[in-house]
Amino acid sequence: VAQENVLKEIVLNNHPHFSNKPNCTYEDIVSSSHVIQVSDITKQQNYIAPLFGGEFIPKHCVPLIKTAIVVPYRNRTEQLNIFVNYMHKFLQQQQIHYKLIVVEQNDTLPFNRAKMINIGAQLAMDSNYTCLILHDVDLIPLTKGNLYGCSKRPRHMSSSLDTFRYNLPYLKLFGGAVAILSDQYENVNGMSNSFYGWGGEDDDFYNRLEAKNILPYRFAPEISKYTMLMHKKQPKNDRRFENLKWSLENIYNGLSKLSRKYSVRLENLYTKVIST
Ligand code: NGS
Repeated sequence: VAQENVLKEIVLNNHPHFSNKPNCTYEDIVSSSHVIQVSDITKQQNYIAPLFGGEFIPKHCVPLIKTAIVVPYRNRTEQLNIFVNYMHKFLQQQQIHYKLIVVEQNDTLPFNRAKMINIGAQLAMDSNYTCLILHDVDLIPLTKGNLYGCSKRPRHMSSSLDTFRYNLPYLKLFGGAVAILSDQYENVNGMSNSFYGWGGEDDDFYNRLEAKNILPYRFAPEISKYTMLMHKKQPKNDRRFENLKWSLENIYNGLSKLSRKYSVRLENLYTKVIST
């Protein structure tokens, strides 16, 4: 989708309100494809501490975008610090209402990214967030115009990644950072809980959406630039191709099958959910 149409695609919350504050505006943001230097953001001084638990609500205008950013996580403290500090500064420039939710897997099984996302998404939906951004901790957005709101269709956000030399590896890639309305997430029963280890869970999610004709799309590459923080590769899931054969038969295994075994802790800069 071309840049001038970005705002038309984003679902704005145009409820009439009785505040004497003006609505927050987004035209200036989406009209800028300026590529940010990471240091421009990190050295920013006029940064406002978010509310306890990592929620931010603009003060001087009424935000028309409200987003929960759900981050699956394990054992990458350094990256989490960089990510959280950067994201607050980046997102505050967008004048949106947002909350950072980090979901940590606290067991010795291989990492289950999709299940962590399901847990965070459920928590966000329980707190009435209607827009979910499912976001890896190693991805740093580099363009101001990449608005962190949901579009009418699910959106693959991290399509122009430095580690891929800014090219998309395949058309149906739906990993990294994606934005999706809660209704759509619920409609496909979220993601599968049965992918342990690296790979395939995002393809499975794409299959669920495609089967219900909820077709993802992308903004133009010049506003979808990301840089990836370096890290050790995770062990691959040997069963991923086998699992992927049964995407639609296994659609029952998702949000509705979550055991509610997790604890929630409010940190200064984010809400931490620990899955046990
Ligand atoms: C595919 C994986 C996806 C993954 C994508 C990009 O091969 O889960 O590569 O990975 N699918 C399977 O393995 C079936 S990346 O290069 O970003 O590490 O998201």
